[in-house]
Amino acid sequence: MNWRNFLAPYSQVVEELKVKLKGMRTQFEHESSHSPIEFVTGRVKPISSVKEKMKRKNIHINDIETELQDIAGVRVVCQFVDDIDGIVDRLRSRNDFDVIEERDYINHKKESGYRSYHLIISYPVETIHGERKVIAEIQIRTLAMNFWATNEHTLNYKYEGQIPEKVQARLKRAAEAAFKLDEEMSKIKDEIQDAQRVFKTNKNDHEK
Ligand code: 0O2
Repeated sequence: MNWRNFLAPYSQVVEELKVKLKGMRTQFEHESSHSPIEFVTGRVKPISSVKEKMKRKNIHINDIETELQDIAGVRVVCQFVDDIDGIVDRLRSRNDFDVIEERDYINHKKESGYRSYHLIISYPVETIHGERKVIAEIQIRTLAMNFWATNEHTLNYKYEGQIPEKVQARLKRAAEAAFKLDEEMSKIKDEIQDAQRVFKTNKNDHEK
């Protein structure tokens, strides 16, 4: 298996999706005072992680293109929980890719405490051999969900997937605290957005 050649279209997909999703963010910023998108990141799964996941999920090399759906991954991070639905709707209605699966880990959190909304998409990418449909994953989550997931991911790495029970219990409590924070922030969303509007107007006045 030539991994570099295999992963090349996935890198292209990640780069294209990052440009498009960052473009959405810029457009929101121009057209309204509040952008539901805080930031966008993306990565191609490292070869070592691809191999580890193939082993863990017992995926045959011939099936990785369909079975390993997060080789190309982009993440959209929002300020508020209610922003997520709007972003998901906009992504569903786009014509440049097809959503083939949705995983709602917000209303159905994972056992670990993980929350996020995942869209699995089929993205047409132009290669020198013609068009190819590549599967990619878009994760949409709040800043609080992202904070939790990033820390949990680091601990998983540290403990090689075997986080001690005591730490797991703390993580579950932290996940609930993060969710509570999202709920509380939602309640004062209008006030926060008013303040952001004033801040933006003042900033624009200064720049004139
Ligand atoms: P990385 O390093 O981000 O690439 P599974 O891997 O079995 O949990 P599955 O069926 O492949 O899940 O797909 P799913 O549920 O859409 O999850 C894929 C990705 O979602 C993961 O990729 C993580 O990025 C994220 N994710 C899912 N569950 C958790 C969790 O409990 N904690 C954290 N921090 N992230 C999670 P990878 O390959 O695990 O990791």
